[in-house]
Amino acid sequence: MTVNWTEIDEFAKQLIYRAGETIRESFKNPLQIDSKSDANDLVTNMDKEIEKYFVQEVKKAYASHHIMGEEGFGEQLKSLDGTVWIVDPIDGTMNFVHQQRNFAVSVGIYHNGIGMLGYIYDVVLDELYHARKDHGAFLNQKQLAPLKPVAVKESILALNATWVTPHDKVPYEVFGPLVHKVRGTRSYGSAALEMAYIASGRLDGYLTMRLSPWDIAGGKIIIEEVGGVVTDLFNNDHTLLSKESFFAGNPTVHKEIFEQYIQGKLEVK
Ligand code: 2AM
Ligand code: CA
Repeated sequence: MTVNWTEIDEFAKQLIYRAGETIRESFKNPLQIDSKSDANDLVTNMDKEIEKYFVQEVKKAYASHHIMGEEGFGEQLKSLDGTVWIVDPIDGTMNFVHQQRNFAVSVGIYHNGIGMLGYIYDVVLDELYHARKDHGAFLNQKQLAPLKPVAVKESILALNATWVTPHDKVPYEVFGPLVHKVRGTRSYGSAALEMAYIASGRLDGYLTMRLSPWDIAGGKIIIEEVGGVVTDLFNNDHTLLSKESFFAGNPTVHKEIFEQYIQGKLEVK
């Protein structure tokens, strides 16, 4: 069976823009905020409403497609067989709650495990990063340029401050020297936006210990389309079926960091 990717692309964009409108509208009303695994793991009524919207609309339009999302309204999948939508209704919920900015809707559509369509929508700035495999990556209508070589000493790296302080899960000595080497570090608090910034050359790398499939799915496709590299911290491909470590970057930065700072030095407990 042939799949009409142009049609799916248009449909996905329509859903994402509508979700964005709903989220912007929601700023007028009080949010209902709950916590999940711990007190800082926030979820709001909007995370749930937007994910339900995606699940309902995708299933209505494409009954054979699978969909999984952070809030659990989709399916719990054990493989990426067939056409699979991986959705984070709001990536950066803490920013959404505290700042009303620096969050995004993130969607990746995979076909038998291959990333076909990726979207990251910065709802507040009305900036849609999107890519289709072998058809280029774009920020709204503007095509993103292929990433140019960058040296680690001239790079800006996204890294959470906790990874360079004493920590029970990561030998923080690994990241200390790296943080001193780079031109600067940033932490935006939305994995999807950090990936969008790598694709657009605003950041050169992003490392983190544990992301979920919906944090990664959309951004991976966009970054790869401009020649960036997306792996776990050990330079392996993601399965997109469980929580995994994450390391994305400009190809020269990714290679230099992996070979000089990580390989043989990092053990994540
Ligand atoms: P979220 O806002 O959709 O939960 C914060 O640094 C980034 O990591 C966000 O993209 C956030 O996504 C994600 N994140 C937060 N807690 C996480 C967890 N327990 N597992 C995986 N990803 C998480
Ligand atoms: Ca989320």
